[in-house]
Amino acid sequence: DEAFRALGSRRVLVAVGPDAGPVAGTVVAEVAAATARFGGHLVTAPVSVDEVLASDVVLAILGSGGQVGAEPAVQAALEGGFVLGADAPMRSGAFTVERQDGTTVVVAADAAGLLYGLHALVRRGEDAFSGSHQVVRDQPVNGIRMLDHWDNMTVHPVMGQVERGYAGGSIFYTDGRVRDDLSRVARYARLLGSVGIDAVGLNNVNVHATEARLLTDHLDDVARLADVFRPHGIRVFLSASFAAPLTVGGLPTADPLDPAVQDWWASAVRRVYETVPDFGGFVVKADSEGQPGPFAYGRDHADGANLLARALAPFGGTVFWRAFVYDHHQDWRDRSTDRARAAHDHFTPLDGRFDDNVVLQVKYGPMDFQTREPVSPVIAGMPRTRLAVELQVTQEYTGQQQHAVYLGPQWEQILAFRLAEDGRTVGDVAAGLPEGRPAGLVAVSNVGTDEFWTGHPLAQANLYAFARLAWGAHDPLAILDEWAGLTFGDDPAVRAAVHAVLDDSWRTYERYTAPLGVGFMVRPGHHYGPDVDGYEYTAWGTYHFADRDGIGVDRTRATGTGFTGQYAAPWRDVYESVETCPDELLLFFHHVPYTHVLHSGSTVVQHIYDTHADGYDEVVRMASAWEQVRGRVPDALFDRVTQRLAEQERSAREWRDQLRSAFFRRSGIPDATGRTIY
Ligand code: GCW
Repeated sequence: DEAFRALGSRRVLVAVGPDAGPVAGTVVAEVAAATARFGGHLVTAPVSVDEVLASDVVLAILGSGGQVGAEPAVQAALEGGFVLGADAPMRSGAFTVERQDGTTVVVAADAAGLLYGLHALVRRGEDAFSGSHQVVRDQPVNGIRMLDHWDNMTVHPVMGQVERGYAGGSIFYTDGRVRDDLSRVARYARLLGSVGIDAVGLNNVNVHATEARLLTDHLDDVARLADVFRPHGIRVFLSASFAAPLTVGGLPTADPLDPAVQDWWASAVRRVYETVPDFGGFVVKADSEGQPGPFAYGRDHADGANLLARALAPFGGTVFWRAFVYDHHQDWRDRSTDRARAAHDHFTPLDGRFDDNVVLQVKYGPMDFQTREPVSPVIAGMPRTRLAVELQVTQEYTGQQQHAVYLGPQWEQILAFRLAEDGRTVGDVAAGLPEGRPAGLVAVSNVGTDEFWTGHPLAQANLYAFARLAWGAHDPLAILDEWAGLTFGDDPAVRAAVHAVLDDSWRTYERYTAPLGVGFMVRPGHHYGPDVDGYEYTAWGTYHFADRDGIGVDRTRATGTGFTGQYAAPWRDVYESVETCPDELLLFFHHVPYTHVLHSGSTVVQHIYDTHADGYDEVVRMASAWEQVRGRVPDALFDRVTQRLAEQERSAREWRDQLRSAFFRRSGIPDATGRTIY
């Protein structure tokens, strides 16, 4: 709230027109609260010319100009279709900020844009009200900026209440129902709206029995949640079970081509919209990791997705159909099955068959949210399908919010990755640029009932960074700086410490965990801490094949699983050859001897020794950097981060020693630097 000081101490005119709705109401309420707190003044239209002239700030929705008198500079901005309308049609959420004759004018295309414009001003603090600046225009690059919650209504015996949740219980549910007290949800909605998130999935994609009934028995409660999110420009979605016609509806089948099944979905969806008129739609995990799907009836994913899409279409709803489909009952002896191939094998033959209101939701990598993976070949492989890229803000494989790991740099690298020779990036495909099929970005949320919301207080930076990247910001360190300023204020020592801890933390984590893109090596089940062979002989398809001579998965066309062939040029050839494959992905694509010399000049085994020792040392340095802020941030927050850094140091030491020892024992090759190996 301190960030509102510059705005709240001024005279602010808000012009939203008569029927602007709940999001505009939020803008008025935010300004009212800020001006009450910081001694400023709120004026709402209609007003006289004199009142306009006396305002320091005008916040207006385009077209509400008639309401704000005829003051020429402001009118020019409001009519400034010329600014906003330049490349029509504008995305919802667009706004401009302009300074004219001592007045800061924010003009938005719609109420959501006004909310985002307000927060853009707040982020700029005093700078927004001094000097004269050029018109700044901004609009979201992605129409869909979505957070999925893997929350269960009840506590699941293995996964807990929030699957892969590291921040306490669910903020939505308790004891099998939606909470009575939704005050944290309201604060969460305000937080998300302030950074442009516009969609939230309310329940786990693994849909258990209780949650399958959210769309039938608990609709009034879903409506209560929707009511809390709506004023912040956020639509709610439910994860649906494909088997619901059977399990909830009592039909003998869930076959997508059966008319009774189609009718069941149509009427279930109609009832949802009667209760939640702006319901967003469904998120579906089908035929994956035990979830039901169309395969049971000999149908494919397009049949399944279109079934739900057609029920939603009359109401403007969307189906997010997940591409995370693979064989999780693999035989480790079978070297021909490659989990990395699965999504592309399943989905690319279906390109062009999905309805317009289906979005295929694709994890960024072919495996599963690892610290380092190549981008999924599905992203370039389905030009006739709307495709959203899925990221994981919750840190399942990246330290589980015990470790400080800022993922902004990883995500930016993924989004900026050029898919093919035509130069389109992953981000372009998600956004539908230059003339593709727009969808957006989705991520799994990291928020729970924890006192700091995200377990590790610094993990909030990941939530912030996801939202800003989904909006269209690019520079992850500038985003981090923005977050640090908004969270901790202007103290340069605190900012410096936040940067010292987080800037390089993703690469640091990579150094002390699984090497060179090989992935996994974590404890099975909960996925925390080192276990070199933990998944080596399991059914999950996540193997590294390390023996006494070498390590890595041969995914080449020449001698391996052929996965490299799923990429377009140039990547199919870049990855195929050990000569050109980037070091950081070498073991994802190739099985090489420990003595193989990397582009860096080091051998594979020496790289393992060095990065693990260096990564641990870096964590020690992070902890001492944080120590500098004692007394400069609230004590409870200082203590929580300090405890987590101590755990990170313990865990990094364990990773270092297990990995260095394991590869010495396998290879028999000593560490050239002579450092201790156990
Ligand atoms: O990363 C894996 C997780 C599962 C999760 C699955 C998915 C919700 O280990 O817990 O299930 O991915 O994305 O569906």
